[in-house]
Amino acid sequence: MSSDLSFDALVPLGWDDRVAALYASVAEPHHQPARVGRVDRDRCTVRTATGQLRAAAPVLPTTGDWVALRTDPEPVVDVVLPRWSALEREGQLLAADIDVVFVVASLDRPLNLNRIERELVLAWDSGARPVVILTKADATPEADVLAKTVDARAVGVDVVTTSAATGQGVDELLGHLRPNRTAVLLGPSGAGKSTLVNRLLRSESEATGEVREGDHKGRHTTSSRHLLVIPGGGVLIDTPGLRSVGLTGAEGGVALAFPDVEEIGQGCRFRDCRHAGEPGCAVVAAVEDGRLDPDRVASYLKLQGELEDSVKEPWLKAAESQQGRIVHRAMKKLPKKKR
Ligand SMILES: Nc1nc2c(ncn2[C@@H]2O[C@H](COP(=O)(O)OP(=O)(O)OP(=O)(O)O)[C@@H](O)[C@H]2O)c(=O)[nH]1
Ligand SMILES: [Mg+2]
Ligand SMILES: [Zn+2]
Repeated sequence: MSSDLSFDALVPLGWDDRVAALYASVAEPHHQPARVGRVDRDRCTVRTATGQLRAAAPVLPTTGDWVALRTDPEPVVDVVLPRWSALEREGQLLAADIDVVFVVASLDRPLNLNRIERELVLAWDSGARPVVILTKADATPEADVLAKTVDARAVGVDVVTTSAATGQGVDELLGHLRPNRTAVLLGPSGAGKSTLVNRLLRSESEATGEVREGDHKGRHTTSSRHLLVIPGGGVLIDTPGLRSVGLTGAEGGVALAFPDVEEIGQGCRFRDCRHAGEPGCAVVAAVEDGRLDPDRVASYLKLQGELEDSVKEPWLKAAESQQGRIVHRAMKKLPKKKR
């Protein structure tokens, strides 16, 4: 079955030499290649050279995975190809075999830099390259200023300012997708992910939903992660908005998201320096002479602290929090000026 001709139809799904080589490393003659478009319970929807079908999946893949499919007597995902990237949040796989993670934040509500930073950490940790998308530029006169703020905090990451309403930035996004890249959208509900997808697809196939009036939060309109083919080339995975962005297990992502701090930290006198006032700390010195942005260093330390907390044994965490309460109570008893 494996005439090259039949694989041509997979190109819009992102098939290229890289995927072909991975496929060849696991496939047997009775297999055919397919890409997972969406997963529910123990079955998934896969896209093959000839169309879309539902397949059983004893080893559950995730959206974006390339698989070797057996179709006789029934469609079954036999092998999940080795992944070159995987976006994961606290042990949950969100998408696989992606090249770009679009970290989406909207400009119709106050910027949450901390959240963007956390999503960038997950993005870097996935093995794909992050790009920040600021949406709804039409909703504020401050779009350029806000973009500069984000740009300063997202070192080494492109920031694209867009509006699905005016079309601003849409071509730039398409540039990040061509020719055969796969991107996943990551961001809170109501950020405008699906609206942007419709704009890129030039269709209205994705459901979109109004945000709440007061705080501009979304109503979780998109309910599944699913894969979409962009007409001009490229693949997009739309996702339901994440409520929270836990960082458990994403140590590598923190290092990649803060290369400047990590590099300068190599120069600290103590190898295990926590950059919290130890003598000979190169990071503190760099903040003092203006080479490092103090806000960025603060974020770095905060995220590092969270990761350390997440790997601690539960009993240790409990003990520490108990100790924290005791200290806190003791402090409360002190007269105000001594605190
Ligand atoms: N003014 C303006 N509104 C937009 C723009 N893009 C999206 N919106 C609105 O923002 C709201 C939320 O958009 P969605 O695309 O559903 O958001 P989402 O990120 O997909 O949300 P979930 O699916 O819940 O995660 C809708 O009412 C959109 O019309 C834009 O560029 N400008
Ligand atoms: Mg959506
Ligand atoms: Zn230090």
